[in-house]
Amino acid sequence: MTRRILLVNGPNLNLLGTREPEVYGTATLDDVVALTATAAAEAGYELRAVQSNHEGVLIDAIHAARADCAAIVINPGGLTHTSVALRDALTGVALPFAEVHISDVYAREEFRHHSYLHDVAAIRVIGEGVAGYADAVRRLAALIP
Ligand code: CA2
Repeated sequence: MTRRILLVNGPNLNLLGTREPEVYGTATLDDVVALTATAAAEAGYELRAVQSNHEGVLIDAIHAARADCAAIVINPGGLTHTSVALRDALTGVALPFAEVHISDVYAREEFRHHSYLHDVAAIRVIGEGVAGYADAVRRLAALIP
């Protein structure tokens, strides 16, 4: 089994640390990648990280992971609540994945309560701030060989 995990961050997560600190905290996307890479290394995995504001770029990265990744950690951003295509990509590659949300989506607007990934994610980490990415890596690593 490949000792690599793919980290996917969706639309607008490049803005982390620049706005809405009361919702998303003060860590930047670079901080998120670094803390997730550290958690992956501690579990014996390399990390590949991608962030895009374009759904097709995310889908291509998920497809590519089939060749050389053991699992995926994904915060799909707003696509969580809208994208059948992202769900199909994740189920299509058949890699175990963790769905991460920095904020507690269930304490926010009703439209954030539905996730197209909720029933196919191996793990869901919601409302733990950016520490949730590290938690997701640790819990995924415990599931995979
Ligand atoms: O809580 C999360 O991690 C979300 O996946 C973040 C998404 C939101 O649409 C989901 O409902 C919950 C939004 C990401 C936008 O991130 C920003 C960060 C800083 C400033 C503005 C946006």
